[in-house]
Amino acid sequence: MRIIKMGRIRNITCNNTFKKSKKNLDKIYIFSSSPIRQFHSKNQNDYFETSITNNNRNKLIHAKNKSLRSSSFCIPPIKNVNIMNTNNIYNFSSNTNININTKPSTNINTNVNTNPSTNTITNGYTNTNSNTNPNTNPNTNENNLYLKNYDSIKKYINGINNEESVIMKLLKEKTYDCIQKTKEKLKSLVNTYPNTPVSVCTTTDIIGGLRNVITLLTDTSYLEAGKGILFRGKTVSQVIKEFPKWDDSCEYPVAESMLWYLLTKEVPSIDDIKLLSKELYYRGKEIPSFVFEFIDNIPTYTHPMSQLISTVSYLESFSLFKLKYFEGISKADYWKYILEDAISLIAHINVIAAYIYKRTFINNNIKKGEGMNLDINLDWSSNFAKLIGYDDKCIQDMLRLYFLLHSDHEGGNASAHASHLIGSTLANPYLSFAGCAIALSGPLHGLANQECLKFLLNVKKHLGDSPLTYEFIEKYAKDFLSTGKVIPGYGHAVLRIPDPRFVAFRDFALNHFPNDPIVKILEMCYKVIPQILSNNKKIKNPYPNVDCYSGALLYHYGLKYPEYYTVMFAISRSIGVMSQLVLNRGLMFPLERPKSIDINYLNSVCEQNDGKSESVKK
Ligand code: NMX
Ligand code: MLT
Repeated sequence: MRIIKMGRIRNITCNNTFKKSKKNLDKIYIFSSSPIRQFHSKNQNDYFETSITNNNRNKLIHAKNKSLRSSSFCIPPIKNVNIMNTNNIYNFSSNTNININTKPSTNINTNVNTNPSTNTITNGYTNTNSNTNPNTNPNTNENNLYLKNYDSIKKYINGINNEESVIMKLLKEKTYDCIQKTKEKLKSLVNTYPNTPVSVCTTTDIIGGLRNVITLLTDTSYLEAGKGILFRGKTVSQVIKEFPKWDDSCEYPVAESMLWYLLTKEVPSIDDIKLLSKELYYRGKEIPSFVFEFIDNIPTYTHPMSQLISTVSYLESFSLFKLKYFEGISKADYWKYILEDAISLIAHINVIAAYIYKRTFINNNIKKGEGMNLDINLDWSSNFAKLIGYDDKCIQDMLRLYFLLHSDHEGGNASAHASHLIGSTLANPYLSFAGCAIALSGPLHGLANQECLKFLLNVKKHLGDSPLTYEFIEKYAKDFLSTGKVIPGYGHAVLRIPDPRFVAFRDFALNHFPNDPIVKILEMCYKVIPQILSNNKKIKNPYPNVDCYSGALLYHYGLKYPEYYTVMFAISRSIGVMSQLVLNRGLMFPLERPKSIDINYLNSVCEQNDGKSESVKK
């Protein structure tokens, strides 16, 4: 173990001066009993003073320069009146002309006109005082209110980048290694087999949703029809067994370890994961107040997924990748800034999601991020549990399992594919993730967990006080199918077995609360429904998928709002799709742009290629 004295910390924390090999990085510990005031903002100091004087021998967690770290606090909150207020709709496009400017330009009208009828829109601009001078051309950069306002938040965005923690540095190094190794393999494959066909696409595939047509390369995980998901080769059971646990009292591993593993291909040590959790903690706790105020203005009848998507889209203003891209960075460096955004997004999403939960289901009156206090001593999942009001160990473990297992399901599922496509245009990670969440919010995909719990609750309701029997479930399911609906939680586009994620959730439920009434219904459905679905020959997979059981776990612990469940799927999926995005940019995958054809062309290709399985027309 390498011991670094306090006097050398400055060197560790500074990007430019710290040049350690990755081997050494693994072994840097700090031993000291003196406070480290100069490195951290007030709360961070408190943490360090406590932990280090307690001689806990923590690794150096964060070494962000105080002034840069605190730059987020320089930005006064956006006034509610300027965001999504229907009375001020015309001011929306220029809402950042308010106090966000550290030095507001004098020609910007900060008084929001509450009467929209007096505002007119010219060339897409709100007609404010700034444009009333007839000699001013509103289309020049000088008068581009958006750009001026964007300039004013650059300081905040750059603050994210100026100092790098040891753990981020290590994560980048290991991710870089993984990218390089993958690049080498790809290079050799392309050199050796440049024109070898990999997949055939038939007419049925083209009009049938491209099932089984191989078009994407995703190294983070691979779905085998008869085996289930393999996270970089590891089955669900292996992940549960081999990934690090927060402490001895935990039944399941830390969910953040999946992020590390997908990015680096290495199972992390618990020490590194604790540092990563703290990185997430620091970023999560610095969500600026105007983000909460943005959420405060979303009507509470808005579906939680929609609230999440809007908020994540709004956060794109703070994308470091976007800023750097437009400043002009090398293509080879894209992935680093994507990784920075990815970590921020993952840190922010569980706070934002928890806030959405609280304001939508618990108390419509909470404002300004009230109650969103993260705990530095908790992992990402337990912090989420805390924010939504739970500190029970069982719930923390259930959430770890939940977030681990929903994280990644190769690249072809609708949400990952949407994110992949958007990312390939070099739109920033926040927007890629918003696209992922939009795809996830469809009932054939992630929203199936909401529908599945509703299905089970309806079974319970219709059952009333009657005894639960196989006959009852069978009749209920058949009646349900006869209305033309799909039974949520069953079937899969790729899998041909019960989803191993379903199996893991089922195990959890049977171990912890086998007598729960919803679990009893689920168990009976599991015996009856696959049989019923098998009778319909066109259904390729009659078995339960991930969404079948997940809601029952949440419901058991008091999360009784099915409309929220897909948000939790999205929280977890951020780990997988953000890892995919970082690696995609590291591998420099180009813009994705599949070819579409019209029906005449399809007809002519079919006539020409009929009977030929090789040398199909390109
Ligand atoms: N209940 C009734 N019908 C079904 C079901 C089901 N659970 N699953 C498939 N079918 C139907 C399907 O609608 C299709 O009918 P049609 O030809 O009339 O359009 C037919 O069976 C053939 O579908 P498959 O080829 O077996 O499945 P496909 O790959 O098209 O779709 C799903 C996969 C997952 C969309 C489909 O099984 C389904 O709708 N399941 C219910 C919804 C669900 O649980 N989705 C969550 C999937 C997991 N996730 O998180 O994303
Ligand atoms: C997923 O986890 O994304 C779903 O199982 C859907 C899929 O893989 O197509």
